[in-house]
Amino acid sequence: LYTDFKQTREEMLTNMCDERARMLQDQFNVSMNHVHALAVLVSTFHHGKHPSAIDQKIFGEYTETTAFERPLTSGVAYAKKVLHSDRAEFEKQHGWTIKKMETENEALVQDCIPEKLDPAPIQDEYAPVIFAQETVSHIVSIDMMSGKEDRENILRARATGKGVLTSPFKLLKSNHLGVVLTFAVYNSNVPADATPKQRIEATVGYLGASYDVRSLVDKLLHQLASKQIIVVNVYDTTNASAPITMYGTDVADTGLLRINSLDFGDPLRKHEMHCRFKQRP
Ligand code: WA2
Repeated sequence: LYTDFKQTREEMLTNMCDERARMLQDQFNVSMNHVHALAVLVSTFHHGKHPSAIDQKIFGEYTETTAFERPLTSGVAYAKKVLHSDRAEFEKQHGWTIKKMETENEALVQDCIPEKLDPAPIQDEYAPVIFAQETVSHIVSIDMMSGKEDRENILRARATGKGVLTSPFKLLKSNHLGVVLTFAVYNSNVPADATPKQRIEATVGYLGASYDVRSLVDKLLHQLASKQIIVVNVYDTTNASAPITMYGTDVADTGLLRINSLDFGDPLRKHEMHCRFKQRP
């Protein structure tokens, strides 16, 4: 009888964890597809049309009214590739200077008031945000190549042509751990078999979405019943010996543990969901 009980309990945990893992992965996948579609939209109507059919107002309205299509995202933005030789002209045209992402001064990072940020120091190239959904309007004018995680994403996205994910890091202003998804935007139709070098040269910008993992996963899991019964944690396990907690707090060992691997579409990153019962039987 005890063995039966143990088995039922184990199956319960497995089912609940599978359902949550599947939901999270599906929702992430849906939003990833829509972010990709936005990259195509910018390529077609901003870079492929003269004069451009997209400005901040249109981008802001379009992304706000289609936000429901991108579950789990807290906002999307478009950063333009600007070479140093074009910087002065670009800044004159936009009426602002390209800002450096402040990472030393914690208070400024948290506030994220672009007017208070320093101009970006001289670099070969920059990735200033020119369009943003209202929810992330605080990153407009900031050079996304001046932040470690954003920069790594940009370099990998444009060389591969795939959607790429950062490790979890503290997002600007929100103060929460999150991840950024980036797609490169190319000028002409890049052939599917283009070399990384061809891709880098054809790059005109970067479309990115930020995921405030804590609040968004919270919202998702709270829609489900039995949230009082189990504890859910999500980890970035890319470095197997040093997993990073993306969601949930450290929990007491209550015996049974169910682990589901999650596929967020970036083969370089590994993620896992861990589920436990809140109480021992
Ligand atoms: N978006 C929102 N908050 C952030 C952030 C970000 N990056 N980085 C740090 N906090 C425009 O990949 C290009 C968005 C970066 C895209």
